[in-house]
Amino acid sequence: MQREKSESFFSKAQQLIPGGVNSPVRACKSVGCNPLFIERAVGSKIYDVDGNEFIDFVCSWGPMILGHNHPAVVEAVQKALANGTSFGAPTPLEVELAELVTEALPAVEKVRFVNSGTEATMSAIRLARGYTGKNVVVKFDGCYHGHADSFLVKAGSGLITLGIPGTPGVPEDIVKNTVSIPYNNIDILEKTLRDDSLDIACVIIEPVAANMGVVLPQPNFLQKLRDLTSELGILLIFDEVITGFRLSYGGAQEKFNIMPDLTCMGKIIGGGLPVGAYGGKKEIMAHIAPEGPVYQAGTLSGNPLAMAAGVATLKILKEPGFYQALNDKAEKFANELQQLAAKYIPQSTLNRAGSVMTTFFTGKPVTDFDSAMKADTEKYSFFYREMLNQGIYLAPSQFEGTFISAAQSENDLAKTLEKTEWVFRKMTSR
Ligand code: KE4
Repeated sequence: MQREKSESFFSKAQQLIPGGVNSPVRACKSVGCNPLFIERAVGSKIYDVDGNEFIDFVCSWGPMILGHNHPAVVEAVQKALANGTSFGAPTPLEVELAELVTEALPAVEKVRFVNSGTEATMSAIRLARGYTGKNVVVKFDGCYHGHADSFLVKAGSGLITLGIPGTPGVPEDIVKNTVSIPYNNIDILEKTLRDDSLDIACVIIEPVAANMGVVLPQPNFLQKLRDLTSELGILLIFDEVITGFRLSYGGAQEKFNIMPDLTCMGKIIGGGLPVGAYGGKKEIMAHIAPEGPVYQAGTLSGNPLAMAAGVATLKILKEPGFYQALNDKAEKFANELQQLAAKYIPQSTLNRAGSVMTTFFTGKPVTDFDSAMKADTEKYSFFYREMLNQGIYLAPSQFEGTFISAAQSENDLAKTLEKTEWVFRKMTSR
């Protein structure tokens, strides 16, 4: 595979940008190769600067559920662009997206748009602290909520990938207000929430974890979490940056019928442009400035181009049958992938939630951070590189998701399975 242009861009980028990338996990450090520089993408395909074509399962880490450059999204952004790019003032488009989001998510009565998932979660915990007057945030080992200080405690995504459980630069008195406990462990959850020495403002959770690889909530874990937080006056925050508009049009809160107090969103609601959002009950959101005293702001919040992309995307997702078709396609692919894995790589397990999944190279079930960490990352690294050589673009980390998009054709998926079988066979003869 030709990589000369990517290599030359990467060496120049490393002189100018830390690690040569604008987000650590993109550096492909954990999978033993250098990143490809992308020139363009359309539908299910992504093309690097050397002209190599790949079937894309990263989907920009989730946003591209429709595939790349969907005509309706492109048209909507071009139409908005003709009117200008940023005004720093309200526009009709943000009202339209707010209407779509609050109609879709049963627990979201009011919503505030920001520019990233990190801004959404950072703002949501500030609101929870301001609303409750308490300070402690409870999160779960291996969950990732963006890179705000309070979340960089036993966090997932790039921190697991790079083996940096915490990070310098986060003051001790921030860390002491974050308690991280194991996902799916009801006993520790109850003990922690009932600990009177902790003045807990909120619990934040990925209702389906996807940053230690995909890890599903065990039956009644989320219900127990909701019951305990309601009983104890602790706000429950669902971080639906990945699950929102991914698992269903109403996200995980609709799928599991569990209503959080606040919901964080990102990725899909921007249709590929920078958007995050947080929302919830009117009574809680009323505490956000200028309605209330909890401050949060942003120059580009509600950017019209991003709003246009989000509106165009959600209008397509809202169409009857969209999720049924996507999830059926994902289930069929996952079943066939599991059959191949059982045949060639018995020490593997596949976790899937709708159209996002992870194949872990471990023979044990993966139900939390500790069991995810038992996966053979060297095996994943070999698998990643070989699949890339076969034209399949996967997440450069064992601890991320594989995303199915509406644009991937039956032929794309059949080809991917054929390539996977070839690579699995190669792995057995290593
Ligand atoms: P951003 O600030 O990256 O837009 O969103 C942070 C975030 C918050 N919550 C969840 C559940 C998330 O998954 C994320 C970001 N996801 C990672 C990949 N799993 C972003 C990829 C990257 O960091 O480059």
